[in-house]
Amino acid sequence: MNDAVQTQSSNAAFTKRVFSGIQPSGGLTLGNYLGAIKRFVQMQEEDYETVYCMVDLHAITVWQDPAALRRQTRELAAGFIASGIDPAKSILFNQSQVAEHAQLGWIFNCVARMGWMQRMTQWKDKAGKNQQNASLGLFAYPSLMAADILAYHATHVPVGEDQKQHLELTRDIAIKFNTDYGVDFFPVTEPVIEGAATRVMSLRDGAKKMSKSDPSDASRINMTDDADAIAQKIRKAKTDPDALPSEAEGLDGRPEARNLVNIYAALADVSVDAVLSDVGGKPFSEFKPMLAELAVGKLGPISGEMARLMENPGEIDELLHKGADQARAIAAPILEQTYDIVGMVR
Ligand code: AQP
Repeated sequence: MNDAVQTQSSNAAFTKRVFSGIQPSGGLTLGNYLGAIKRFVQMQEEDYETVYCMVDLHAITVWQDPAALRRQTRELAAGFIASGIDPAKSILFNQSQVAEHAQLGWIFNCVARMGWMQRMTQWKDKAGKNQQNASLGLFAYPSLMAADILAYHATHVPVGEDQKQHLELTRDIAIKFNTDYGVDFFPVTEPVIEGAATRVMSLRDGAKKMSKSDPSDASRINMTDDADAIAQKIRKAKTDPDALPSEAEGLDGRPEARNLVNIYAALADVSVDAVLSDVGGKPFSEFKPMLAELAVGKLGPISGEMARLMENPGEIDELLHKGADQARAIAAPILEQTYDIVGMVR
């Protein structure tokens, strides 16, 4: 067995398949929407099979109140559908309903090395100073994430910038497994990190990413926020005293200004240069109401549809069960082959 990653397999033999997931660890944020879901919706119209997941096993790597977890999982499913994920085109399901994720995750716990996990910045950030008190699940998070992806032999994974390091580790696990067992079984997955807002920052601190679990609600726009809340959060968003520049270089050293312009560009589906050629020279007192109006116009219909879907949780559950059956049909044979390669008697 090799301790180092050695060779790289080619993906040509694999079906073009997308996998990505979101944790039901809180309400969906504008960061999740712009960094991930918007791209998920586009990819279901492209030349891929698409598999999307509520990763509840990941969510419990930090404490989740059971009733809140149940509600957040259904709300996340509603968010996917309201944003345009079509269960007729994509497989949409809940991770814990497909046991193959945890089963393959165990195999990968035995492939991944402690040192690889220790280098993960999410582990360092979330475990904080008291690593001894963090859950073992939080430490092993990237190995389960690799299992999520590789249980489907996914070739492409759309994510925000923050997940790049975990995807590199998924590639390392696939390569090490293939090398150790002398097979070309797992694809070496390509990250898809695209768009004007692959890293949406907190509205209160341009150095921190917008996050569901930030203690300050003012730091994020939730997909369920109403028009008043969105307008108020944007009005109070931290900025600097200068007017907006006319060119992108003028955003250097101005993280809060850059963040708001990136959000505007991503919501409007235009480039940052196009936004700045319109708003360059304007003070934030003029730009913020424009951004608020755009955000309310884009997010309002999504939150309205989420609320409508949440009135029928039974329908959401039924849909997720169907999605889980479809997911299992792909993952179960891949797990069986993995067990066979590893030498398990079945
Ligand atoms: N601020 C962000 N900007 C761009 N993309 C983002 N994503 C998350 N935050 C931003 C992308 O959303 C997808 C789902 O993320 P996740 O729920 O699995 O976990 P996360 O990245 O840890 O997101 P949060 O909101 O910060 O959750 P908590 O607070 O629970 O840790 C991923 O593709 C991610 O890149």
